[in-house]
Amino acid sequence: MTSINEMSKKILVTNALPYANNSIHIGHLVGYIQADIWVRYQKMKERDCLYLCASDSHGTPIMLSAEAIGLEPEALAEQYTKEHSKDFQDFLIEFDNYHSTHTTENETLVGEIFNQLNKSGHIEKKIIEQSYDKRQEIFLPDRYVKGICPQCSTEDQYGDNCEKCGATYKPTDLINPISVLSGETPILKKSEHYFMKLSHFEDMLKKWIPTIDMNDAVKGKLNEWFSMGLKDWDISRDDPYFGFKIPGEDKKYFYVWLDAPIGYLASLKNLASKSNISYEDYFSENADCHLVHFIGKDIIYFHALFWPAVLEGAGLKKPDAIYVNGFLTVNGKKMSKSRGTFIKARTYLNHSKPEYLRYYYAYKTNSGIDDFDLDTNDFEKRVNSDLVGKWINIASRSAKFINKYFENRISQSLDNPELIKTFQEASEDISSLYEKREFGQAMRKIMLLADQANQYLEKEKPWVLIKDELNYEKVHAVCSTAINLFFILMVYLKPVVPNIAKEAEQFLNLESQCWNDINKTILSHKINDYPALLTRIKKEDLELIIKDSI
Ligand code: B3M
Ligand code: ZN
Repeated sequence: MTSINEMSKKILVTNALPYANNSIHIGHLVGYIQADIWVRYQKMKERDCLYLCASDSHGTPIMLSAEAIGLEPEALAEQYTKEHSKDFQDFLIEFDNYHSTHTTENETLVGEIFNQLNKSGHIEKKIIEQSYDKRQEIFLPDRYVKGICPQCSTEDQYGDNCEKCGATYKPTDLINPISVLSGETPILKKSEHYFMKLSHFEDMLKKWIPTIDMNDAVKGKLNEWFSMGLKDWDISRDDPYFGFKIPGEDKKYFYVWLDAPIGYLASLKNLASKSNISYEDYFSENADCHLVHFIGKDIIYFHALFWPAVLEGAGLKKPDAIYVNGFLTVNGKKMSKSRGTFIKARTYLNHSKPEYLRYYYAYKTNSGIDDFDLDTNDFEKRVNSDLVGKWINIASRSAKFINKYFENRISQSLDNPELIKTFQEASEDISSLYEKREFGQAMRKIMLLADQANQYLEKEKPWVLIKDELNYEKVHAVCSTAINLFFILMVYLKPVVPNIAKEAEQFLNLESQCWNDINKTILSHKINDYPALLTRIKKEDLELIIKDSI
């Protein structure tokens, strides 16, 4: 496994593509915020890193949602693409490109990849029997059939698995199945489908998986799937469907999960067409590029088995890293509308700052795949105590003296250069924690440094010293040291709280800083008046978020 540290390579990062038929909620944001922090860190290290996403615009649910409100699916997808882009932007998730899977770039790529797979003998046609709703004249996806679990007899279970006993099965195995669309009993109907021979790729996958950067627990899960045997994968769907037509077919479409990951490449193509970036530099067989997918733990199968098999079969480069995040619980429970914990991104933004949540998610993040909890009391305490009470406090306690007594000028020399050095020397540790996505550990390290800065101020007490003019020089050097400490922590926190960092840069009268800038000391430099950089989270605001989510 190559670590990015050793590479001069380009890095291409993607997030899972959100379905364009629903609003995103704060559970989705876990993966996006984690990826954004990681990308911002890479960019601060001055690495050539591109960050891409798109709307996942195809599939039965989006077609039916559009129909229900009298829209074309394209129009619905477009609406949600706009909504999602705005949500991401307001959460400071800064993609280099946001595209859609329903685009000509994607259609062309899907066609090319499918032809290549077909030519190489990896596609097979088979007639299969599926549940069909006669009244609605539509084949039913597994989730559109409900009935009694064949294993434990629990009623009202979906056609793919039982929520009670966990059994997995086909919709045709359900007892007394009904169509969710019409309430009628589905019939069985035959149709010819296209299958991708996943078994052709078993050996390749088994060799490839140990070489990529992916959590061991995920690798273990994949081994379980291998031991159950890799089944051929149905990549086609019958009309009516919203997707790309299969070449040479009139009423058959590619299954959304074939074209969705190809959407990563389409987003790159689209970016290349409107900038000076070359597609081939990032994605071709010989591209010196590290391909990283951030995904949720429910879509591992698609990204670690289907997708690399598709890429291999089409003669394309496979991912180098797959970073998987766990799910979010709110106050210890699964997100639910009745408890007011199904919080949409926009509802949160209506009452609170994105960076509070970004910090809390960073604080809770490690490289593992466990679920994590947003406990609203802990959230409030953590953000107020760390960001406001520890970090911002360093600036607010020292800047006022520089502003008032020293004409906004930092002193020529420092009071405590050793402490500055300690802060600078933490860089390697903090950097490697960011690299490994151990953001929680990184935040704890940074906050321990912030504690040291505050202890230093408490020891020197500039607010007492200032009472005697003879101490002015000392006060100047102490407060200037504190401003330097604040500055270093600002650089360390910048991937997590980019806008506050930007305002801090303005206050410090500095250009946008990158990682290595921590090695400089700010001396004899004019800063600006201290603005209130960040205020505390208010409990009332969090209560309003919950209230608005019910
Ligand atoms: N649209 C969303 C999900 O299952 C799905 C991801 C596609 S990534 C290529 O999380
Ligand atoms: Zn069951």
